[in-house]
Amino acid sequence: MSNATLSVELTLLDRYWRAANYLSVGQIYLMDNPLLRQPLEPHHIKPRLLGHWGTTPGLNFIYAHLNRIIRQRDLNLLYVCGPGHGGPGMVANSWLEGSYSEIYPHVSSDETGMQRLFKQFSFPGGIPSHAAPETPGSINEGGELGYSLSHAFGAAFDNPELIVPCVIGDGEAETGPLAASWQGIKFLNARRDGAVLPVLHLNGYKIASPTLLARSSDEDLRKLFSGYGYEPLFVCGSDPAVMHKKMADTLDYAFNRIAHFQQQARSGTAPGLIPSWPMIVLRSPKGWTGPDVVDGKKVADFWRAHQVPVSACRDNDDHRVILENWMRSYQPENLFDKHGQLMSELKALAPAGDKRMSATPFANGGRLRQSLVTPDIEKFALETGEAGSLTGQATEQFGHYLSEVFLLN
Ligand SMILES: Cc1ncc(C[n+]2csc(CCOP(=O)(O)OP(=O)(O)O)c2C)c(N)n1
Repeated sequence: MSNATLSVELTLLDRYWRAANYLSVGQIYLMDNPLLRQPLEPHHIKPRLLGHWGTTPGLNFIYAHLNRIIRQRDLNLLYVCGPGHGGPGMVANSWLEGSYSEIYPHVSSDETGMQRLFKQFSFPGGIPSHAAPETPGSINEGGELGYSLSHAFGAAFDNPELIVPCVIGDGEAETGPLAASWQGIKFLNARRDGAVLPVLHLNGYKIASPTLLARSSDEDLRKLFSGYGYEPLFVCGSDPAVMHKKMADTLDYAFNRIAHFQQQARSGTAPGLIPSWPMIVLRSPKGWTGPDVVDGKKVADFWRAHQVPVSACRDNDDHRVILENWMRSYQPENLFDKHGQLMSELKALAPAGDKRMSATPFANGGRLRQSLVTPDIEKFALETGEAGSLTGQATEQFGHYLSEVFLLN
């Protein structure tokens, strides 16, 4: 692809990212006036503000770039979102892709639907604030941190046609389960299994304190992750235009490496190959594109961006102005048409049908499940005969039964 074509594509991709960010902020704050057609008034804002902004722009950034990869290469990708507290981002992307309105038709792909999308989030009778079972495309419940990478490996095992990008927060990376699960790569067979692409999201903070991995040098991280068996690729910065280019180039390289290793393993041309699988280290600001300063205190690129960065928008006029300017900075009029629908040139950036990460059958056991073939249980019964005449163990008999279940399936 020429540089000029890539640059046009990334300009569009930036608008898609802004649309996802706009919808994420809207879910956290608004219950009315979704397109800001009127100046923001207190009654447009939810009485109780809940949700996590800090991680969300990073999640949306990764999501938009993965969409580009899916369309370019026609791949099956499943997005595992470790920072599942960034639920607004996952829901926003599903709405942009149309899958949300297909599953929940009352949340339609227009202004009325957008208002419902915003109001329902973390609201009585609405939806959870974290990625949850009802979030399209989600297999990893947000809430208890630690399991994203093991879930990603579990999804990739025995699914050779699936690639699982897995976003891991630097806070989550400090939990025991996550720290151990890097080793999952040792069990991944490039011929028989799919691939996992970890994206370690170093936005610097875990709620209110700095993280160990974000404070580590690139050199130390390179040694750590190459020791585990990965090839770490760094995408670092805060200028969106520069970051889009870096991320696109890095993902192109990473997916080329994955394709290369799979091709080698599946064609039998490299027996005994132990690939250095790519992984991405994304250093981007917490609360990227959000307010820099609130009440004279630093917010973006700091721990204060973790949840609701400007919190008294109903009562405090200054806060409400900050929120309104923040939302208008995404230029909703350049993202959504007069009906509140995503503009067609942006719609075209999402993959279609089952290739949408929010609609992949790999995240929906109900669509892929096959019945287990089970043997006749009578065959495994022990003849008890007279009392005391037989020595036997239920567990051993059950073992024989299970062994046949494995053979049959
Ligand atoms: C096991 C566990 N411990 C603590 C928490 C509370 N908690 C919620 S979000 C968060 C910070 C997560 O940081 P990170 O994974 O880096 O995500 P991000 O900074 O991108 O929000 C913590 C500690 C939790 N959800 N699960």
